[in-house]
Amino acid sequence: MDTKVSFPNDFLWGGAVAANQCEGAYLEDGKGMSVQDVLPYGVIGPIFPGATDQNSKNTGIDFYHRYAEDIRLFAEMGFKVFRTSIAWSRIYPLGNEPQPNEEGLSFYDKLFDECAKYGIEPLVTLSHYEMPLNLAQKCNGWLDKAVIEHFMRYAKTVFQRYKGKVKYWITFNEINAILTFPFMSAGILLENSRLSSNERFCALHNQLLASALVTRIGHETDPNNKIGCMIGYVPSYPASSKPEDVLAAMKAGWETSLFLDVSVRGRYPYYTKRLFPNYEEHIEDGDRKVLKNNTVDFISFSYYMSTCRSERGNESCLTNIQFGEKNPYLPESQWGWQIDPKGLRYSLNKLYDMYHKPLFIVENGLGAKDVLIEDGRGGYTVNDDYRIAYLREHLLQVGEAIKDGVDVMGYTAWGCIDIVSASTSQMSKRYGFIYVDRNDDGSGTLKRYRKKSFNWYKEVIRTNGSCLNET
Ligand code: BGP
Repeated sequence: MDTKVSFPNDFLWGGAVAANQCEGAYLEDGKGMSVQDVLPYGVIGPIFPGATDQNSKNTGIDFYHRYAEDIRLFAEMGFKVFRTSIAWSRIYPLGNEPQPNEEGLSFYDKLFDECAKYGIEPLVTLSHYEMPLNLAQKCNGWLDKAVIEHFMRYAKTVFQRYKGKVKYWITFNEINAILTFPFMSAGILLENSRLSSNERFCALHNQLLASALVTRIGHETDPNNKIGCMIGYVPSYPASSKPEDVLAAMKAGWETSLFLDVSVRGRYPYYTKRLFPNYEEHIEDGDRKVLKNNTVDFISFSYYMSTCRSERGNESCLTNIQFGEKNPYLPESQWGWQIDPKGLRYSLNKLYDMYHKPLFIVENGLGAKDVLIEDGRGGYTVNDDYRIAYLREHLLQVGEAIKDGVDVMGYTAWGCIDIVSASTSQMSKRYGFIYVDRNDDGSGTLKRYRKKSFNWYKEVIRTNGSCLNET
């Protein structure tokens, strides 16, 4: 039997970043403060009322000024698609202005024009853990229905401005993260533990409604637009074959599929009442019709790892987006994230079986402590064989899922260039094919260096994945 994997000819190979984790220029050209600018130590750190100069996102990797060089490097690898986000607070600094900030709009015009120079399709996230801080402070983020209007105005502005330059759009990054990180994901200033079930549902419903409403705007603005939802996907395995553990894993899965059911099927699933007993109180007349009539064109998701669940409710293992417990059969990264390539094949099959929508893996990668060394030719590089191994194993499983019959649109490796970590705000947690000389303490030249994985990924794209079959 043929053991080789192959990818569709139009498979969208590329890489992904997020505005708040790479651009820097956090107050330049009229940009307002965003919720990211008061998270100097990442989502797992404390919230600071004012930006602190320790916030590595103030400068990021200075992508705001160096994007042309970086896009050229992505083109050298042969990228077909480049995922990034638009910083909402560059376009509407306070979130509630009647008119947009022209300097913010003009930056993204130049960025997308640079992509077009190399035939690279932008894949743009409207809100990647970034909303104007003013909306968090004045409205408590997505708890207030008024934010829907502000988000619709922002979306309409960018859909119209970049019509013909951008056709692949994502509404919210990991929209299910509201259940774990309500401030970073939804601008809610209440501690997660103090949020009531009603408040949590109210906020997620407002966000899902906004996602559907901007999906409609996107389709009306340009029928060529392909608009996707995006979730952080961490499959939950039962910690044992004990039925109680199997049920625990099933219920954990509900917390993700709830968001997918609304975005893809246009309605809340049958088990919503189990999760949010009074949820129907928050659904106003007309909401159900909006959800039903404005579903997405594709499902995108991040995949880094799987987790285990048991009746013990052990929450010892924080993944990128939810809690669970360690799987004794899996190795882990230097940051304790378990490594499960076969879990990606499992996830692709599960999602395709449930929703039968094209799937786009928009985040996958290995955060690691890379060491810059001389390359013997007067330059510098990183021998990141560990990253090549991680990505190869995961891509082989994508190939297996495609052989299973799953419709996979593309793959954008996370952090295709070293950027600031979302969970810890570290630069030392590096994901890139390109090393950026910047350290956790803010020192460094910001110079870029190709790692060993740079040429490896270039060959993967050149051969449309067939080189993955070589041992
Ligand atoms: C995902 C986020 C990304 C990215 C990634 C890696 O959940 O969508 O923004 O940060 O996690 O996480 P980290 O940067 O914390 O290593």
